[in-house]
Amino acid sequence: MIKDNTIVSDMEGIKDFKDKKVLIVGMGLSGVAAARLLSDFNVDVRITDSRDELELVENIMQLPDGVTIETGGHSSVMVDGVDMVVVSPGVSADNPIITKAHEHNIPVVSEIELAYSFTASIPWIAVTGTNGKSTTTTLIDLILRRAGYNIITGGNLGMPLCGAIKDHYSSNSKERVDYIVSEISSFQLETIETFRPHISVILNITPDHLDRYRDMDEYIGAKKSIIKNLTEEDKLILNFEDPVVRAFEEETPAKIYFFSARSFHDGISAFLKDGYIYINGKEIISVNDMALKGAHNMENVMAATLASMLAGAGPESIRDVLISFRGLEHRLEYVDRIDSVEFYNDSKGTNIGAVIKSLESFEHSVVLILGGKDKGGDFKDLIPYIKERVKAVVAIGECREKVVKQLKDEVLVVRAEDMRDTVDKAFELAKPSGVVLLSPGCASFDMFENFEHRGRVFKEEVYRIRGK
Ligand code: UMA
Repeated sequence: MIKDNTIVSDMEGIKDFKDKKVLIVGMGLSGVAAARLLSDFNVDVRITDSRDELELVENIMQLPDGVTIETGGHSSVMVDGVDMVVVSPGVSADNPIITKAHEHNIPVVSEIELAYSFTASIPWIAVTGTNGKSTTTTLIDLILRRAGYNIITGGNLGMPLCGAIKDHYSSNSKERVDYIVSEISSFQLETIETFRPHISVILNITPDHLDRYRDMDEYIGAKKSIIKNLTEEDKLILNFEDPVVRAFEEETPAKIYFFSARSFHDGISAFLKDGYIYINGKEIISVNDMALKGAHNMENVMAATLASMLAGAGPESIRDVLISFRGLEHRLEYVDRIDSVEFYNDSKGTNIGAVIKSLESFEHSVVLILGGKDKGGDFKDLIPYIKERVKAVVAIGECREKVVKQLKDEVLVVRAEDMRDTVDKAFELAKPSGVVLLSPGCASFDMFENFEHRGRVFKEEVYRIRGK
């Protein structure tokens, strides 16, 4: 083992896995990454997935030799004799195989908990919330790297932490790891045990995933798990303007740091005033100097700046990053301007709160593309914003009729079939000038592989019109 401050010497959890049997449920990104990490330490790994073998060919190819594989369903014998179950985020708690594990008192943990159990001696920075997680996590990553820290970044933004950790030690890096920066979803938080980030950020909590959770309370409960192991040595960054998030102050011994886009009184560490962002009373940057636009992004910037400063970054690194960072693909991404119509791709806007945040960035004349796979959201919550800013809605996907039913009395709603039809109709409705905004408020899986695929197809259709 390499000595001192290397990831391998930090992997305290290794000893706990010696000669153990672990079942992984789900063979997506998280499951494959967990299997690869555990196999490196001679753990007896078995993995099960509900999809058929044919659909999983590429995933199976990434699994190390010696892993026992089950496809086409989860048979209960897979749990027999295992010491632990690692559950993928997409597998819900009421899955019979998870129930059986609980009945036999077998610990069920998320891939995040597994990654943490290997690396608990490295300080973790964890970002959660309904919207803005990926932008905030990416900003913290960029600022800390700019400030010279050696970090590992991953989680819900697409790179499982088990994979990021394995990549790091596989590269034989002997460099000290200063922080692990992570984006954490409510699904991942459902099954944490010891996970205790040194710095946590909770951006906002608005309705989402109501197809998985019974109600908002259950969803809030999952998100709140991020604070369950915090002590007075830990730091918790909260959005002062979100009443659900603000109330967490009362429920943890961690040191609280508030950020706010509206208030600026004592007790708020980061705020926005007269177009400038202030941290601890000091002016950091003018909003006009930042490449990132949109009211909601100012909250993400303040949260990321606070977290980075608490981790030790100075104002220069923060300014450097904020001046150049233009935002992530599929998050209110500017695509093109054709005649006087601008196109924006916000395919990651998969819940109603995200659509509201995106609409707040435009004053009027928006043609809004809504619909997809229903996540239980209520489109009526959009009505006040639609009345102010939207001139037409184009409805698509599995919950197209729900969009039509809920909004037709408030705004012109036009039905579309596929993305080509959608973009053609939206362009015609937006003429002679305005904005076409894809911010569907729904998941993508009814018509696309994922939200990235949906966003790419949208952009291709915009470029097709441009090429005409
Ligand atoms: N599966 C089963 N049994 C089930 C359900 C699913 O075997 O009952 C299998 C599927 O057949 C599939 C695999 O599980 O083969 C998929 O696992 P998964 O859905 O957990 O997805 P991963 O590929 O592991 O990706 C997950 C996150 N997905 C979800 O939370 C649904 C990814 O977030 C994340 O990037 C990745 O881990 C790495 O951490 C995506 C997401 O949509 C982007 N997240 C939600 C969001 O942002 O709103 C929370």
